[in-house]
Formats: sequence, structure tokens, C-alpha cells
Amino acid sequence: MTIDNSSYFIDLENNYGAHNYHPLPVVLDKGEGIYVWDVNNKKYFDFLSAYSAVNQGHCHPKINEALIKQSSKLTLTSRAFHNNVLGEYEKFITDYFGYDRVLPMNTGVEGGETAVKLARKWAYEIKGVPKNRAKIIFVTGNFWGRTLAAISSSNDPLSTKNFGPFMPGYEIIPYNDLNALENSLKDPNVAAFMVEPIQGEAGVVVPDDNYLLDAFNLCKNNNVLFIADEVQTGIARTGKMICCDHHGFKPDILILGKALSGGVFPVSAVLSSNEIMLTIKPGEHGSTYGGNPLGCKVAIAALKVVKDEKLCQNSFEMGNYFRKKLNEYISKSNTVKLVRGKGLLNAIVIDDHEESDTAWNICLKLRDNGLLAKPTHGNIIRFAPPLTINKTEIDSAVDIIVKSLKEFETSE
Ligand code: IF1
Repeated sequence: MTIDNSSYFIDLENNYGAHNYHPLPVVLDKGEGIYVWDVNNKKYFDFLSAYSAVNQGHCHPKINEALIKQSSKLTLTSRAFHNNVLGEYEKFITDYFGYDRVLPMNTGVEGGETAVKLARKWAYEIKGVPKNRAKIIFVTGNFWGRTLAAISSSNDPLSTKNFGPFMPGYEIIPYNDLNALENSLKDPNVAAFMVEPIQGEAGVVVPDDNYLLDAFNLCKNNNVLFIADEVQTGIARTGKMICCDHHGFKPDILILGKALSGGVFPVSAVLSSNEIMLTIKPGEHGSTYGGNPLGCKVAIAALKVVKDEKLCQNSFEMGNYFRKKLNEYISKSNTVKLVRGKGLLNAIVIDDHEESDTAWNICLKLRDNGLLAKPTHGNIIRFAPPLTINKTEIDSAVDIIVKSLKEFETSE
């Protein structure tokens, strides 16, 4: 008889922590590659990858080695002084993604805030927009974090309720709607258009094939910056190094986070051109931990793993295989409407209305059967395993997913 001590840990969180999440009832103790183990030593496929921060797999030895080595040498100097790691990291990451310069931060939302500040600075000092008149265009369904500047662009009551007042100078238009964008770009005070190439939190919403490149060209034709939020879609998650690579253009400002450091240490980055990046002068922006030596070494190791282990190619191939296998079941299912995504960023849409708890109950069943995933928006379940997953492991995972879904098939 195994004693389940999950409740001990869950009770501690309930009694001493803020209740700002509603986690699936499972208590994890260990992670390795595509697997995690709970406190009862039960093994699971991790099909969330910490919202796509663990693309390289849990506890990757090369990333951990970089962390351990640097952690006993020099972890943080602040930017008050130089150190012998930051410059090497800045050259490495700008070469890696093909940009002139990087502004290092820590979390994805700090990356988004930095991008918005850069766009405004550029609008006033280069484009010539009148003081405090710069506008940033966002799309419905966006999610780029929890700060007040981020939620000010949200149309999701869960993100905004009772957190007002909100940031001025924003306009929200429908996603995947080029006419709406064209209309909003008629305003000469628009500084930038900020968008996720695939909307993660909205439920892995993939726009029309032409949307992103056409949106980019509309921005270029109107002297507006295109900001790509690739915090979730970047770092090989969709089968290319960044999702915009599927569409053949380079965003003016690129925001990276999450898997930039392989789930080991918070590292985010904003990449851009000399013209845009150098509008920010010394003392005008920064962060205590931004560009710290420990995070830089971890990020270099994490990015090297992506190339050394060919994770873009594997993500692309395994993603196609995953959707193909799942569609064999969905074509006969009356519970699941469809599977959608690119690379290994996928989601199934349960044939139910958004308020139902079917997706939640399916995730509980998946957990019992040895696979961890989480619903996003009621009737959508995101499936995003580490990009190191192989075909045999996909087969086993799909067997678990199908076995679990079958328990929710209605007779009709
Ligand atoms: C939570 C969501 C995912 C992001 C994109 C920026 C950020 C995120 C596209 C900010 C962060 C995280 C935040 C986390 C859960 C997770 C999430 F459900 F909230 F929306 F992935 F879809 N851009 N997403 O997805 O990065 O500041 O968190 O490092 O807040 O619950 P961060």
C-alpha cells in the first residue's frame, strides 16, 4: 500500500501561498528529459513543458553543467560593472538569431515591456511621433504576461478584472484580420504592432498562412515596427528556430524567453537593430539581474543544445507525426473537434462550450493514465512536450491520450 503524501504538499500551498493558480492535483518531485515523477514516484509524460520553457527536456545535463560551473565562479555583478560573460553572450545570441543588438532581461513579460518602451522611444526620436502620442497595436486573444502594461492590452476578463486603470496608447484589433490592421495603420502615430505568431494562451490559435508576412509588409509600408512575441513559439517549439521563420521575414523587434534558458533560470531577451536599440541611452532602462553571468552561461548552453540536438527538425517532424496519429482517432471521435498547431505546439478542441469542465476532467484522466497536460480556456487542451521526444515516445503518449479521450466519447 503506497502512502500518497501529495496532500501534505498541496495543503502547505493552500495554507501559506497566494491562491493565484489552480494547478492540476499532482505534486512533482523530479524531472528528466520528457518525463516527470510525482512524490509517489509515479512517472508521467510532461506534455506542457512548463508552458514551453523546457523545450530541451527537464534537467538537461549540459545546461545544468553550465549552471553549476558558473554558479561557483560569479553569479551576479549588476550592470554597474562589466564582467567577462555578458559581452560574449551578447555576441553569441545576436549572431545566433541574426540581429545587431540584444537587451537582456529575465522574464518574458519584462521582454514585452522592453519591446514596448523601445517602440515608443523609436517612435518619438526616429519616426517623429508627437510626445506621449505613440500608439501600439495589439490583437484580441493576446497574452504576454501579468504586469499592468501587459494586461492593459488584454481582452480577457481573467487577466483584467479589477486591475484597472490601464495603460493608455494601446489599440486592440482582431487577430488574423489584415483589414483591421490596415485600417489601424492609417494613424500616423502608430509606433508598432505586437503579436504572437501563434497565440499560445488563447488556445494555440494558428493564423492564416499569409497573415504574418502580409501584416509585416503592411507595417513596413507604414513605417511601423513589427514586434514578434516569440516567448512561447520561439526556440524551435514550432519546428523553426522562431515561428516567423515559417513566413520568411525577420521581425523588427524579437522577444524571447522561457526555453531561452531551458527551464533552468529566468532569462529573456529583446533583439533588434542598431537604429532601434540605440534609442535607449545609459540609465534609461535595465534590471538588477538582466544579463547576469549565470543566466548568460545557462542561455548559451541552452541555445547550443537546440542546434546540437537538431531540435527544430525534430520538433517539425514529431509535430507532424503527432497530429497525423491523433487525427486517425479524431476522425472517428465525437468528443474532439480538431487538433491544431505547428511543430510541437499543439492543442485539441473539445467539442463542447467553453465553460464546461470536460477538458479539466480529461486532464485528470490523462494524469491517472500517466500524461500531464492542462486545459486552456475551458474546452481546449494544449499538448507541448519537450522537443527531444522521439517517435516511439509519441506513439506511447498518443496511446494514453486516445485511451483517456475514449472515456469521454458520448454514445450519439
Ligand atoms: C502564467 C499563460 C502560457 C507567454 C507569451 C509572454 C509571456 C508568456 C506568449 C510572459 C507567459 C506563461 C505565463 C504563465 C502561464 C504561461 C501561459 F497561460 F499564462 F498564457 F504559456 F500560455 N509572452 N506565459 O506565453 O512570460 O513573464 O511569464 O516569463 O502567468 O500563468 P513570463
